[in-house]
Amino acid sequence: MTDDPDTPADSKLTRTKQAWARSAKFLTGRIARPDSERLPPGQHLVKDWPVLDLGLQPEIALESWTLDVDGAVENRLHWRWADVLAQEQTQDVSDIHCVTTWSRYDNRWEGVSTRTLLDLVHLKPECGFVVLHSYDGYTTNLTLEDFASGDAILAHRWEGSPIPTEHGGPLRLVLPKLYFWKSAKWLKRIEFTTANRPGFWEVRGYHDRGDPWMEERYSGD
Ligand SMILES: Nc1nc2c(c(=O)[nH]1)N[C@H]1C(S)=C(S)[C@@H](COP(=O)(O)O)O[C@H]1N2
Ligand SMILES: [Mo]
Repeated sequence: MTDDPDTPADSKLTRTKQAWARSAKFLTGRIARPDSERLPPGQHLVKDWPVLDLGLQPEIALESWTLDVDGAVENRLHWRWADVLAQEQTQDVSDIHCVTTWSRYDNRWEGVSTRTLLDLVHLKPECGFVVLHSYDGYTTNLTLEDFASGDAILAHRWEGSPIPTEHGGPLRLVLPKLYFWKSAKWLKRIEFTTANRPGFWEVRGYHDRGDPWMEERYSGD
C-alpha cells in the first residue's frame, strides 16, 4: 500500500465507507442519460459544500509549499508557489459528484490546466497512469487519459477566492467527469507511472475509475 503511515486509515469514517463499498450501498442500476439529465443516477443536489477527507487538514504556508512532478517524465518539475502563478491560468465552471451521493452544480475553478502541465513535463512513451499524492498522506490513481481531460484543473481558486484549507487549498485537482474522490486535495506530488497503482480508496473497495454516469462507485470484489 502506498499510504503515508500517518494517514488515519482506520478512522470511523474510513471504516463506514469501506462497509458501504462491501454492501454496494447507493447503487441504483438506473440507466444514465448524460445528454438530457444533469444529475447522475443515485445522486441528489446540495446547495452547501460538504467537506470530505480523512480528518487531517494540513495547513501549508505558501512560502514553504512545493509540488513535485516526477516519474515517467523527461522533465521533472519542482514548483514553488510563484511557479504555479507564473503558468498560464485557466477557468472552468463544473459540477461536483461525490460518491457519497451529493452533487453540487456550477463551481467556478481557476488554476493551471493539467494539459499545460503535460506540455512541460514531456512524458516518456511508456507512461500510462498518474498517482496523486497529498499532504495528508492521501493518494488516488488516474489514467493518463482522464488526467489529461480538457476540463481538469490544478485549482487554487474557487468562486474568485483562494480555495479554503478544508477544501484542499493551496492546490487541489478538480476532475469533474469522475467522482470527487479522484480530485485530490492538498496536492504535494504528481507521479507519472507506467503501471496502474490503486490509491487510498481504490484499495478499499472503491472503483478504479469512478465515472458517475456509469455509477462506478465500487470495485465489486
Ligand atoms: N488529500 C485528500 N484529497 C481528497 C480526500 C482526502 O481525504 N484527502 N477526500 C476525497 C473525497 S472522498 C472527496 S468527496 C473530495 C471532497 O472534497 P471537498 O472536501 O472539497 O468537498 O475530496 C477528495 N480528495
Ligand atoms: Mo468522497
